[in-house]
Amino acid sequence: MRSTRWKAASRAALALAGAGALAAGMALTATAPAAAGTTLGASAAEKGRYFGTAVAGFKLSDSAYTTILNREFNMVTAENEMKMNATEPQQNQFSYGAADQIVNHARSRGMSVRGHTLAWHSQQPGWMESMSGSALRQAMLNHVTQVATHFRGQVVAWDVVNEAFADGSSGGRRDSNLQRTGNDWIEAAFRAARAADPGAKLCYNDYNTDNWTHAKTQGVYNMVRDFKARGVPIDCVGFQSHFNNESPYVSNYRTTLSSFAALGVDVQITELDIQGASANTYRSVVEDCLAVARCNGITVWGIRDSDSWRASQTPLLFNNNGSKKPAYDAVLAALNNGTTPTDPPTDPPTDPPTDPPTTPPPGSGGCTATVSVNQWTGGFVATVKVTAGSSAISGWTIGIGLPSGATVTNAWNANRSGNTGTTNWTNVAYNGRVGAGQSTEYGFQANGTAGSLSPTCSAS
Ligand code: G2I
Repeated sequence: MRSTRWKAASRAALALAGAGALAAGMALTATAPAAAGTTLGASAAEKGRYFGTAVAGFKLSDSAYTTILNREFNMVTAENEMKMNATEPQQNQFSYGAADQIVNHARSRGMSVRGHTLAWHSQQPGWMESMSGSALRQAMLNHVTQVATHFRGQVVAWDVVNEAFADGSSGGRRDSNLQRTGNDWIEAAFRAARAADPGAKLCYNDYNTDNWTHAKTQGVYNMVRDFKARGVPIDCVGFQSHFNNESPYVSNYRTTLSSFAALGVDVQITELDIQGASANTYRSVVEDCLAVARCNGITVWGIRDSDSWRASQTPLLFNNNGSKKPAYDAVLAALNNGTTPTDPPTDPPTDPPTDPPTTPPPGSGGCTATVSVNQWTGGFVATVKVTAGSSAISGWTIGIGLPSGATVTNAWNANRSGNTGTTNWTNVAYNGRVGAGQSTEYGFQANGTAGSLSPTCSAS
């Protein structure tokens, strides 16, 4: 039933591509060999897959944007409009207007929809951020049930749980209010989603899970294997695949996709963008997906570079003016099994990383801290790496001065005092002890612009 639904999405896209070709006056007969597609969606559909994009609802009035959207893509993910803060801004008061607009735009044009996301530690409404324990567990399950019920039959797949694993070397869960309700919160969310919409594919979605050798990848893999062994209803794993200089594409990506698929789940590339948009790297990603039978499709995280959450990295397939970049041609050719173009010598230079991921050399005792920032228009996520010097430490305090206009809205893996101006951060119970020369990480999200942040570290 579920896999039928998935194939139907692909067939509908193919039919739509055919209708478009007919309308354009091209000969298309039942006996003609399948022609190479001329758009991302049509070409992907020829391969039984989809090609999607994130859509921001407020851009649907931009005709340059919708022209490309409607021409090229056959899958849509709402960039923000289905998140918890958008759909349940007050407890038990659900708000679906912005999301419905995107769903209607997509479905009325034959595109399918991926739901993003039912449960996440980030982008929670304020009322939920301050909840804990069984009240939060109940509220989360009610949210999953209500939202999945509202969109029942309209989305082909849900990111049921997003980004629940920690970065770094632990391979374990990320601390969050949801995680603190008990380790079974993820499977509880999946069961609620299945009950509410038995026809949707249910996915776990995360970032930095592309490199097969990384602890985080292995942590997610072990969870999925355990879920399959115990009959927890999981159908797919989403690999966000935000590739950049600090978290680059790696050649074992195909191994990662095929290893997860071998567990008996579908795999999907859900938020693809590549710093600098190397045509070679985009082509490799497409070829990796095509090489794995259970890789259903690819979604890029925006249309034009200017639509990206990382616009300055020019990571997408279309220029700000809507013209196709070399990476677009490489993707289309790869989807069509065409000759594989190489990067032209004029491939746009890649931006330097905003913060080089240097680990400070261990000093004599004490600790040091570095911060890396993911900035988008109006907000950023900062990841702070705390490194012990030549001796182990048993606790740490970080000071970070934020520029005016920057306000912390959310944090993980540290205690905070202050959310504007001077902010101070101390370890939580489980990450205070850091071995000599070893590191731990915490993070926070803020509104505003990060600028350059210079953390101080003192150890205890
Ligand atoms: O951060 C990139 C993505 C990582 N994976 C999960 C995705 O859901 C996430 O998407 C981004 C959106 O692209 C941003 O657009 O998620 C951010 C929030 O976590 C989105 O940023 C939000 C800002 O936080 C809001 O202040 C802003 O009002 O975008 C909103 C609309 O522009």
